[in-house]
Amino acid sequence: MRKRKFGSAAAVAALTGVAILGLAPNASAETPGTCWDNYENAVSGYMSAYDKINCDGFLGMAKGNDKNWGDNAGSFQGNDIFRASSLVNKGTRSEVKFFLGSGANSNFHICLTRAEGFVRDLRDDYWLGDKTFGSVNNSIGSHIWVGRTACSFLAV
Ligand SMILES: [Ca+2]
Ligand SMILES: [Ca+2]
Repeated sequence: MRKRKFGSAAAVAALTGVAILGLAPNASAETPGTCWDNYENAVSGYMSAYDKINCDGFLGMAKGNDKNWGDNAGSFQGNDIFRASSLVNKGTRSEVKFFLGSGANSNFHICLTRAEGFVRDLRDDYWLGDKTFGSVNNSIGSHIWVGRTACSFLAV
């Protein structure tokens, strides 16, 4: 019994036939226990990362790449590294590829597509989709934007 962790904004919009923004009764208020409000309020074109599950504890947001979440430059800095526990992708064109550690060149990666929209709990997502390689939770150290077919392993 594996619970689906990613909300699919596209699927919900298709099912309901209404605009995604129309689904939020109170989009300006913080809603505990969900990533929906964070997704609704996210700036289009950006990905966001959060320290806690359910998109609580905002770490930062990025329109471009940041190959080191622990340095003193870019969208993610210092203590942002190895802390992300949930993610939002509201990019306008592609998916985000996250890596174990800094450098954005590790084999150990996982991707979040724009269609999925967000992942509310990284604790049961694993590098390369394999438990052997450990949980993605609290181990992301870099990210880059990639095209639709660039990822072998999608967070599901
Ligand atoms: Ca965390
Ligand atoms: Ca950085």
